[in-house]
Amino acid sequence: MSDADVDAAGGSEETDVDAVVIGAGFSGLYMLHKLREQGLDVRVYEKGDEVGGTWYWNTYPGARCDSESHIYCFSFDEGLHREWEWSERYPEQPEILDYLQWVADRLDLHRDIAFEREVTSATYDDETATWTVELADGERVRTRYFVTAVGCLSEPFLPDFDGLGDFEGEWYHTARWPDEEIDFGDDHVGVIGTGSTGIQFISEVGGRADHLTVFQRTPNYAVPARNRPLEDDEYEEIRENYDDIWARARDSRLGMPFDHEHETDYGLSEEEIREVLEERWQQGGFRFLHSFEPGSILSNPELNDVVSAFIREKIRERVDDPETAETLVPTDHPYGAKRPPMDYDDYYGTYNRDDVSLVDVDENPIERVTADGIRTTAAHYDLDMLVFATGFDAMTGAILAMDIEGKNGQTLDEKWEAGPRTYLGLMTHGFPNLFTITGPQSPSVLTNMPLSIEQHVEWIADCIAYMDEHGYDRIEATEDAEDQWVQNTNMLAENMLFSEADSWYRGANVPGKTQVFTPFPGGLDNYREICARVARDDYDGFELGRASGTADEAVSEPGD
Ligand code: FAD
Ligand code: NA7
Repeated sequence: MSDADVDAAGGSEETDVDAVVIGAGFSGLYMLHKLREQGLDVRVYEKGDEVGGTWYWNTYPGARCDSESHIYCFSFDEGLHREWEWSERYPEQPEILDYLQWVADRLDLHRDIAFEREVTSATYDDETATWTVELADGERVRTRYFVTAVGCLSEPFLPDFDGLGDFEGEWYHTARWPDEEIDFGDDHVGVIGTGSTGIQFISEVGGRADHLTVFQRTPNYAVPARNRPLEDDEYEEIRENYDDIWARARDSRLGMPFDHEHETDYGLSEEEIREVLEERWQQGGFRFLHSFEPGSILSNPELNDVVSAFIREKIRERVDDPETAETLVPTDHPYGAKRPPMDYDDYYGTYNRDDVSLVDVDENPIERVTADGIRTTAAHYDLDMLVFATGFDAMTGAILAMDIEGKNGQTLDEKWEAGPRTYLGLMTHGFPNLFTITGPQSPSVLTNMPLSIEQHVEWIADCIAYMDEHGYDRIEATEDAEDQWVQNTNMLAENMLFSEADSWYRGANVPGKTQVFTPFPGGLDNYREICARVARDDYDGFELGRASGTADEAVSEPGD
């Protein structure tokens, strides 16, 4: 669509493009495709030099996705399923990156993506209901719709350790891993962090480095993934049943098509619960979390106690040295209150090796990095290389890294000072025409994300089509709807076990960040229904209208 026919998109003022999308991961790629199909002129800006998002940046050894490959992909185009074939039950980073590049080629997306272009700020003008987006190189672009597809886990978090600048060896953050092959051979490597990433890295690099020292602050509950190649006949069966697989995944709490034998543990003895758990332990991966309806494991403390104790026993069985085993056993939080990691390659067994050692930095915190290693309050560890598997400024980091200014000069930073506030995780009051894909207070990281992403993209595209059809050029979440949604999300989280862990779900990993539970924990199935009802009710909870500078600036409370 050109400037001349901007009005067809409901706009009354000339813009450079109809929509700016930031990010070229799963979210940005599908958003571009969808809006382009609707005839909009779309431009995507991406910091990296290729598509892929998470899978472009996280190239550390052992990087892999915990969602099973056949559901960690797009479901919107049957043709994509027919032609792509995953090689393993869980896809490795290079394979996912290949997949996303292949999708981008097939849908001819590259031509509308500007690479190595970082968006630094965006300012809304209510007179015209347009956004001016500014890039690091100073270029400005005016757009009607502004969509952030910047990722929930894309802004790396590096703790502010004293002395890092003095370190004379190499150091890396797992989410900014270099392109060249790293040879760990003769090195004494120190890795900080034992979340999902650290666990993958440690399992992969343990035994490859001369010595690997793991600095662990909080032990975690790693469940065996039971990865294996996908056989041809198995893949054929998946293909034949894809419609059913997707339908069941969409209609589930976590966006995964797995059955659970029991809704809750009601009426089962502890022994019977453990039998179910053992069976699921053998199946591995997120199927273990589906031993019972996942919501019940995450909200029923008695059931969770049995599940957590079950995993603790498994850890003790696997680690030879009892003292090391106790350091690896989590007791400070219930299973699932932090993002459950997977064990791909005998993570716990890695600690039985002579060339791998564990340091408890909860008991003896890291004091500083020195020229040749790490000093804790108890000892100095000589190291040639440091690896920070210290996670992300999750959920809000990448959005707030940009200076976003909405109505009346209010910035998003100011608005979210006490924690993010959104309606449906899709929009925030005071910032019309700004859509966030997998934004705070949407199911996002509590689900198999491609499905949550598809739902958001389709909802946003439908909303824009509705606006065009009705001649609106401005949409804004109402304050009331937003207040209720935030309250609803908080209430659901309070009734679950999430508050019992210092997790990145709550912003607890970043010093000084406001701690508030951020994803919507009510389930993808329920969330989808709510969003569909909102759209059916003419975007209930949103105000739609014309730009304030337009003569006929009638604002409709949807449902009027
Ligand atoms: P991203 O893939 O994060 O893409 C966002 C893009 O925006 C990035 O390329 C970034 O460079 C770009 N960007 C950000 N800010 C700017 C800016 N200001 N200007 C220009 N460009 C910008 N999800 C699951 O469902 N299952 C899993 O098992 C799973 N495993 C994961 C493992 C790892 C190691 C990580 C880090 C994440 C994992 N995730 C998993 C979550 C994963 O992030 C999502 O599944 C999905 O890839 C998100 O896609 P996205 O497009 O929304 O965001
Ligand atoms: P996580 O889950 O945030 O893990 C980060 C790890 O780093 C975790 O063990 C932290 O300990 C540790 N950490 C962070 N800061 C410090 C300091 N200052 N000292 C010592 N240890 C520290 O990030 P991941 O990358 O593993 O996983 C994030 C998501 O990416 C995951 O869900 C997957 O989807 C992929 P803590 O637990 O905070 O005590």
